[in-house]
Amino acid sequence: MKISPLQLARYQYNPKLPGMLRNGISEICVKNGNPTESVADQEKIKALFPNTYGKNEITFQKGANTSKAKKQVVGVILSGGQAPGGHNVICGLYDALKATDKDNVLYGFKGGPSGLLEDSYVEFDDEYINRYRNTGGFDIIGSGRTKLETEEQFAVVAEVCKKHGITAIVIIGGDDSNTNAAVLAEYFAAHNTGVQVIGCPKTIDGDLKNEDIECSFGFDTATKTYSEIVGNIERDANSAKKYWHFVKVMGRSASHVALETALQTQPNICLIGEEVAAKKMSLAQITEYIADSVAARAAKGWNFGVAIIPEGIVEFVPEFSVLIAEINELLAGKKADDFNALPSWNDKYAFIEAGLTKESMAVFALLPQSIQQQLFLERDPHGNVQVSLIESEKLFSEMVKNNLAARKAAGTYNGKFSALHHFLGYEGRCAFPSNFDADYCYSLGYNAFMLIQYGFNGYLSKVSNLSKPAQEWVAGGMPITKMMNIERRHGHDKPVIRKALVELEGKPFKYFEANREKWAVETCYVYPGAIQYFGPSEVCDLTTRTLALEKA
Ligand code: FBP
Repeated sequence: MKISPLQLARYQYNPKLPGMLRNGISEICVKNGNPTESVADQEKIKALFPNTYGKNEITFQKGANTSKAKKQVVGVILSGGQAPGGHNVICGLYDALKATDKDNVLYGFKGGPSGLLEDSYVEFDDEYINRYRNTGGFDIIGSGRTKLETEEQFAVVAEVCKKHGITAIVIIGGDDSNTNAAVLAEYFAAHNTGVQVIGCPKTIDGDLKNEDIECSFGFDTATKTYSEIVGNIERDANSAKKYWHFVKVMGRSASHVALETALQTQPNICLIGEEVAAKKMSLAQITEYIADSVAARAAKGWNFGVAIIPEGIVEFVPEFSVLIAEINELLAGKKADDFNALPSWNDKYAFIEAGLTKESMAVFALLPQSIQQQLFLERDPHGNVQVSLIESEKLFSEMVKNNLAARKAAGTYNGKFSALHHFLGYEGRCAFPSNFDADYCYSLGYNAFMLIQYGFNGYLSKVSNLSKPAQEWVAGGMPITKMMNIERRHGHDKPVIRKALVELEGKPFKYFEANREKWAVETCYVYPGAIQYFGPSEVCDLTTRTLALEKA
């Protein structure tokens, strides 16, 4: 296999651990914190997690290691979408496990949670691990989106653990995967299996965070990658002065990625889904807002600009989510076959018109035909519209174009509008982890092993104080149940980790809000450039603007 010079150089990078984990395994002890409560619905969560609820938060500190000597056989899985740094979580876990006892074993279950169910695994050794140090991607063992949530599945996992003598499972995943980690931990405790479960907070979307988890890993690298590209596009726009670029950025639901990218690059427009929902903005209002910026800039002779559109935006537009719900209903069960059998788009359009309410039909009629068709073509396995596949960057640019045509007819706009479209998602999920993510992830993995060694179950590996240099980071653990509440999912009340949306009262949004009017009409672009891995710390160890503002 040919290895790039950068990858070769990154193999040599030594990730930084929090100061308290730097003295060697024999010098790490536990400091007990307070007992915990779930963020809401305490009685219900307590009843559902009788064995794992209410445990103490803990931090590690320098002191004699008092954990019981025990051979550890640990299984690890990667769950859900890729996020830069996942390999380093496994490397940190492996290094701590082997530093404790070279006879300890680490298995990697392949392809995500399904690897555990199918008993498909590899046993890591130095040679295997060394090939993946400080690299992006999840290809070390692969990932998957199978959900581990039923008693039958847990029983299979318990059997697999018994077969291999597994003492602990580490689940590296987002809010859903860590919710399932908590349920699995409770199952193991209730069945006296002796197997522990530890979670690690992963997702580029940045929506697994709270007062304890300052950010999920991968968010830093992914947003730096998107910001580099948006900055390059801004510079091109400002050089050519003839295009408006509509850039959709990933983030299935929350708009953290869009907001962070905007804070780094100062585009003319950035939509924030949470604000759209809070203000109940209609498609027409959003369109008007963007068109105002286009027109104001055109009046200065600037027929160019950059607009960032978060992937999850359409679900936040109230009239659009009603429309989607109606379409799901319209095509439920066999009705989808009747629809698909119709010979032409005109026939299909008539079917839609007859099935939607007047209000939703009015919204539907506003959409460009390509988007109308997407709403009926792209379905998930349950038959629902796949909202994340809707090309919202094209939706908004088309609607802005129509709006500007009307302004032109009314004599209030006399510019040129030529739009280009981009979708930034997969480009960022497997980038070489930034120094921040390389350090953070390695620390999460190393710390996860310390939690295992000290016998904790149903805990999330927690590393905090992240806006400070790594030496000052604080390592410890938090019961996953602390982050849970009850939510309605698929018609049932379920205990889940609360998803963190962009807070409209939070400092990152407030900063953006205070500046965006100026950014909309002037040209205030910032060009962040590529992630730097070697060089001065103020360039290479930068955290996100979101984290810096939140902790300011
Ligand atoms: P996770 O929440 O599993 O980390 O994944 C997030 C994400 O990258 C979203 O931003 C995006 O909408 C989705 O995954 C894409 O999923 P897929 O990889 O299945 O196309």
